[in-house]
Amino acid sequence: MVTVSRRGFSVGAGALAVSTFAIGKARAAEFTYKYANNLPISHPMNVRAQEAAAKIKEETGGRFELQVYPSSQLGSDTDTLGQIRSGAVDFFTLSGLILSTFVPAASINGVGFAFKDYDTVWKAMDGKLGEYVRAEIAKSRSIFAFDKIWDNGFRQITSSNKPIATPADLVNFKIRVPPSPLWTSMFKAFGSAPTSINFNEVYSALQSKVVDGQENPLAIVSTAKLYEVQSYCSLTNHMWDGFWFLANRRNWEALPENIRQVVTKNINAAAVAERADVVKLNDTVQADLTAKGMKFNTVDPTPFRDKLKSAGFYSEWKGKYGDTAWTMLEAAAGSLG
Ligand code: X2X
Repeated sequence: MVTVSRRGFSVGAGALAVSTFAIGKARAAEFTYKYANNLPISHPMNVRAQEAAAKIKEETGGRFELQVYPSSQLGSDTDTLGQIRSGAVDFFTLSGLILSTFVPAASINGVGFAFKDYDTVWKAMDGKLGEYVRAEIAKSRSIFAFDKIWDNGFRQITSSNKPIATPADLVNFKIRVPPSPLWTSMFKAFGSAPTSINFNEVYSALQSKVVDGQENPLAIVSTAKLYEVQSYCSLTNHMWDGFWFLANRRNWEALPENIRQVVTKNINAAAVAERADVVKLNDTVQADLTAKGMKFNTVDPTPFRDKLKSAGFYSEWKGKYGDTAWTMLEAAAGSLG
């Protein structure tokens, strides 16, 4: 695949940019920027990102082209985090919990059972807590996050061999977690055996039984076809997770102000539209997953929260984030300690 970029012609390593570049008479854009993410092309994130790319191209008179690279085509999450920092990639949507390997405060929205519903989530993430995390990201100087975080959803635990009904079912459970200290810490507090694996290797790790389970929102269980390698889904809602739309600061500042305004407007609008899509998908896809053979069970969260408390999980992470951030989290989520 030959892509025209502001850095000249380059031959992508088999990467297929889902872009709005029309074949034929369209002239090359003045600015061609790459946006990488780890989700399947069918996930609402990529649907809305492509829609935004088309609007941006039209509103900039063809001067700016956003090339969307889904499914970790440009590398795993940990690889791409290095690329967004160096500027090899211009934009990247990444869970704050994985970003926390670079910006520690970014994982705070993932504290177990912190958010009980979406009203609580958006009050925090579109409010003071989100503002605080974006300020911490900006301190890195190399990257910054757009205002509106994209929705991943409330995470559920899937398994190939058993339902998860009580905390005892998590003891010695071989579960995949994304590469993040908070994810590892939470499942170690449950007595599980967590293995950090980037998302682009999850399907094969489940298929080859390297791990017996994983946890993700239903929209991802569906669009990543994890139902093909998982039999049970336990509705734990143990964490809300989102994706910050990250930009490489130097590449962003190389753009004219009027183009930056068009990109900002359309990307934040796409995030808000994607949130509604994800809620709708997460609310409707369970019937489809059941029809595909997954067995669902609901879970009482109280024993799980009590287990995290007795294991010292909340006090450990309150100490890591510090009182200021923890107070902001509890202002939105209620007392966690
Ligand atoms: O890696 C995952 O499980 C995913 C897709 O949910 C994230 O990007 C955090």
